[in-house]
Amino acid sequence: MLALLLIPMLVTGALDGHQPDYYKPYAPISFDKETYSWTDKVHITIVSPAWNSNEYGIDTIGDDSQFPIKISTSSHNLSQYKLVETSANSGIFSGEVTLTGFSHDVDGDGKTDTNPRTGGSGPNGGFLETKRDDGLTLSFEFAEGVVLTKSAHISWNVGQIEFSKTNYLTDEQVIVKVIDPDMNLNPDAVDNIKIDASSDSDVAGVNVVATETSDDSGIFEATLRLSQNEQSNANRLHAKSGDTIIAKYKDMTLPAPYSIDDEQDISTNASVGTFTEHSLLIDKIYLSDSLGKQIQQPHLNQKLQIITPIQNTELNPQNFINIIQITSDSGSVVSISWITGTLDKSQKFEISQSWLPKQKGQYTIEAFVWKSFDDPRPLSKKQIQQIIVQ
Ligand SMILES: [Ca+2]
Ligand SMILES: [Ca+2]
Ligand SMILES: [Ca+2]
Ligand SMILES: [Ca+2]
Repeated sequence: MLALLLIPMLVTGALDGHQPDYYKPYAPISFDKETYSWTDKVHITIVSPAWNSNEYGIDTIGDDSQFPIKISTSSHNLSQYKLVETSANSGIFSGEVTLTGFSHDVDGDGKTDTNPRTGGSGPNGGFLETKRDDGLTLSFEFAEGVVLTKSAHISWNVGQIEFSKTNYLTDEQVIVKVIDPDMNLNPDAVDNIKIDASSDSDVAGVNVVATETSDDSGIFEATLRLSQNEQSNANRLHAKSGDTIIAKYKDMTLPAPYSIDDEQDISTNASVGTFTEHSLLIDKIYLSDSLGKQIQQPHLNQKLQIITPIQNTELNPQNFINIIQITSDSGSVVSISWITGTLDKSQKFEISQSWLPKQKGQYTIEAFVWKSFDDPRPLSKKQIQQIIVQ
């Protein structure tokens, strides 16, 4: 950063009449990525204060037969590509070139999905064909006989697929995400890909469209709704409690050592309706007085605290609601109360809820920890405690 800030001043200061300095060629070229996919848009920046000939006007570089910029892949190139100064006196020149790949069928329908072409003069709107494993090189003839270059790799990527959660309730909304920059076929528009989703209860499943999250993200999302009772249809997937659901994306743009015609199913799964893991741990509940002293034999009209020791076993903070239900031995609920809170990762906490027993007898205290009233998913096994009030 220091070099970037200091050297331009030295170069411009040393130059008379804003001619390029043959002996101190200073024009760092940068691309916005080190590795591009075959249909990426390449953003180019060249810092070249020596070429800021007019400090009151926008200068250009590259569109000059004597001092050209050439942008090339192994088989195609753009010559005399123009870059334009970002503001009148910045000495920074920028432009864009869109890679256009080669003819290839990316979804197995037998039709090519790309439009390979090379052309354009800059600063934007240039197109450049590329192979799967290729290099991108920009050369700039900074001064006579002084050529500066910068290169980047071009390759395909193995796609990734993930569910938004590892476990879903039946009837819950499911989001499937695919990351595959190779399927951002048009960096100026939202692209789509197809995903197969199935469950144990419907192994044929559904084929859904995943839409790119923005014009140039290479990240695709599809939303599904699970249904226990209804058949699969469009974005609805029939799945029952206990099922595993699977989402699958066929990647037909695989990097070496795969061949160009290879394909690979990329899949992920999640479970439905069952909770094999609990994120909060409840310890045995107990009674105390208001000072925290444990009470073994509670009495009628004694103000009791019901203590629920809980611990977050997750590495993320966890919102919860703790519900205490007290039932008499005749089966009627005599008290129900709740407290909401958040536990930091691994945090332990004792939740205290008060109760004043108004009749002698045997009671059952149950402690539940849910995610929330709106999302009544158990975060822990419930704790049950029998007590006798004398
Ligand atoms: Ca200028
Ligand atoms: Ca196709
Ligand atoms: Ca796109
Ligand atoms: Ca790919």
